[in-house]
Amino acid sequence: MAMGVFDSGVGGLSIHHALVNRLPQADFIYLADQKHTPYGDRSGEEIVELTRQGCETLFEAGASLVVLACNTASAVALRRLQQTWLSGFRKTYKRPVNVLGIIVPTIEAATGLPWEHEAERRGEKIEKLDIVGVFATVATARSRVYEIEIDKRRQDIAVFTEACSGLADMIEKGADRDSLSAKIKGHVESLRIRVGRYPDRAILGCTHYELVADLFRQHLPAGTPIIHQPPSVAKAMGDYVERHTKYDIGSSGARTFLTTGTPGSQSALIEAFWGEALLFQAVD
Ligand code: DGN
Repeated sequence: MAMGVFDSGVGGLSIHHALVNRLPQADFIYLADQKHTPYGDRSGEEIVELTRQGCETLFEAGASLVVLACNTASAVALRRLQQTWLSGFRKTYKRPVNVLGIIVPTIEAATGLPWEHEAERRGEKIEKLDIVGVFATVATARSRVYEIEIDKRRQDIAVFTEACSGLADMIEKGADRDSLSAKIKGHVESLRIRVGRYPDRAILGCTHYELVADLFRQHLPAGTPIIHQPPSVAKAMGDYVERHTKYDIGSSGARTFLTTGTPGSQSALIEAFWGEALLFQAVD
């Protein structure tokens, strides 16, 4: 048995990397739905159906827990999967199975941070209302999940989500750094113009963006805290499996990489991020 990690493409590898560090003994199966990537500009119904199929493939391959390492799928499909499909999955596979999302752990990390203290330490005036800028896909922005979930926890924070249409796809296809940098600069500036100033902190709300986090850092004002999803998600998932031992996620440290697209190695960007070439096997 194993822990499954799902994304429309290679972005979820940023989460996978942190999960492997947190749970080195567990067996992992990563599934990239590259046949249908990008998800970010698709309709809600399509995202739900593709995510359901992805979970099925991972349970079929032996996963007991599936982490949706994709904000778009977590924002749009997680609740529907948990409410509509999970009991069926449990009957079909005759073992405890579950699907977990990555947005709530990110928000908990983001809203729990002593940001005010950090600002004070930097000698900055503390604004009463903090502005959080979220960079995400069109579907995640449309869901308003970051606005809704942050507002439940902190009414003193104003959230603005910038829909970065096409950025995940550029990263997926291994676009050159200059084009990525120009695209990211455009979105940071577009957010600044809409809000009236730069955000006080930023959330990279798409797992693909973590692979080019340094470019976001370059275009945001120096010192802007960036909330990185991988460590927050890995900590939450690690704590979860320790509390829920009924989910068998293996113990031999095996790593399997599956794709619905073309098998083989991924782009140089991925190789640089992982420090090694990852060989993906084809799956339907
Ligand atoms: N990596 C996905 C996310 O976190 O939203 C989006 C990828 C995509 O298909 N656009």
